Amino acid sequence: MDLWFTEDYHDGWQLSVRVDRVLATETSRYQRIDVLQTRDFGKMLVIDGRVQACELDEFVYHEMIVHPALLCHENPRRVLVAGGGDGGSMREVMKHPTIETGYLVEIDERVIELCREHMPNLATKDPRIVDHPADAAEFLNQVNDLDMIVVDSSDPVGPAEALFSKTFYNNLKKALAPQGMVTLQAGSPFFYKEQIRQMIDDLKTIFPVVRPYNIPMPTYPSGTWTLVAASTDLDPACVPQKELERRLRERTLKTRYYSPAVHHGSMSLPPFMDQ
Ligand code: AG3
Repeated sequence: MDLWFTEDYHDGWQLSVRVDRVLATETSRYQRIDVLQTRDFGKMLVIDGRVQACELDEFVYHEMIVHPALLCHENPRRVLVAGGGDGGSMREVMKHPTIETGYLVEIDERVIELCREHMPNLATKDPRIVDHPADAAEFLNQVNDLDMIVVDSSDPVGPAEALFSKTFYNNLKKALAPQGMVTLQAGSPFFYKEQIRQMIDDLKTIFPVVRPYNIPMPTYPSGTWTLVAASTDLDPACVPQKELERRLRERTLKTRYYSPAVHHGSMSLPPFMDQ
């Protein structure tokens, strides 16, 4: 049998992956969820036809959406992950021994459950994790004093749309403690250029520091992805490499993609993206 999964971008570009087996497929209250066993790249989570996490490269995304911000903080204790039901971001948060509470605020419980069942490398069990099956946009009004918020959403269509609005960005700011930082996934710098520009402009009206950075993501459209860090007072591109290295050692973090040099390198933008 010749089974392939294809994600396409506006009918003009496609990514196809050979699939050995469909491990789960269902339509939840919010979206269609598929977990695939690919032939060459491990398991893959797909939501509404869009690749969310694949064992091949998920560590790049999850390490890079978490560690740059968490290492900028001297003593991060309270973190919220908005979305991120697959658990990959929370797995990285939990690597920091300073963390006391990690709120996982995923709107779709089925994503959490299916990933726990089929992608245990991502889903993490830790007594410090507090599960909150809720709409992050609403739940944010009930928490504050957060040292970091990871907006690990899907693309701005469907349930994640509200997570790309100025109102939401404002609520993020209100929920942060001093020195707190937010990171958000923004899109492909090649295919979603306008969307990223809009997001950066909107964030800049609310946060004094807005720092986009790029990562390679072979299983996402165009293979390059932009993440954005935003803060009221701390610029992640300006924390000295030596200091990041010291914190990395102190927290005995094991990473496969993140390093203080990669941290700084990823924030040096190519001219076509520079503002
Ligand atoms: N969230 C970002 C996925 C964006 C991918 N877009 C696409 N394939 N069109 C990933 C969640 C992982 N925790």
